[in-house]
Amino acid sequence: MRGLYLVTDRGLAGDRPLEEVVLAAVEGGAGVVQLREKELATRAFVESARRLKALLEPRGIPLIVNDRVDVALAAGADGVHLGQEDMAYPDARALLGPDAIIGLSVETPEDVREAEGFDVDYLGVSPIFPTPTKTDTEGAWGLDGLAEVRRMSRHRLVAIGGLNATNAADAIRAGADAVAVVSAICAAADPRRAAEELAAVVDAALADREPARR
Ligand code: TZP
Ligand code: MG
Repeated sequence: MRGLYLVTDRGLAGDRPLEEVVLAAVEGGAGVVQLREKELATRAFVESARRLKALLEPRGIPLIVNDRVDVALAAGADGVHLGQEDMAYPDARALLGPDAIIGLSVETPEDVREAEGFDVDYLGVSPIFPTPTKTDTEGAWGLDGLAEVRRMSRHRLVAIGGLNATNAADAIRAGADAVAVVSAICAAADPRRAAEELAAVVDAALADREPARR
């Protein structure tokens, strides 16, 4: 889990089909896609996940389903992203198997400590900054909090919340391995360009942090 991570928002995509926005983002450089649906009925959620899986698989881009292990299984997604109120990590792993990508949101230092005992594929450090896209959060980590999580955890870190091309490099410098965005791509007039710009910033910051050895 490294680079630019797209989290979808159908509402922010507006009149554009979600698949169109996702495809543009991937062409622009998003390396992983999370389907996040807070309002769709289960059947429509599975159908949407299947459509995205068909779009992403030939391009080698993993599809992660937000919250729902059952939807991930039904659609043959590559993994699931769990919040602290979703199915517990050990149960999700037992159902999805060893190869599934499982991410877990951490909102407090206690969540980070507990996750050290789980073989999650990454932690979603949530939120870095307050964001209108998700308001049911308690406080925000800030960049200092993200750096603290980096010191506390052995896991890969995906930073999310209020990130865009102006601050994505700061998140990488503070210890994130990937930057996840919703509105910076889904609400952009040109999602492909927005993703290109973000991916360039993120990749440059990662390259600076870990210069290639000669
Ligand atoms: N989880 C933590 S913050 C957030 C989610 C899904 C929303 C991030 O949205 P944006 O628009 O990238 O700030
Ligand atoms: Mg969730």
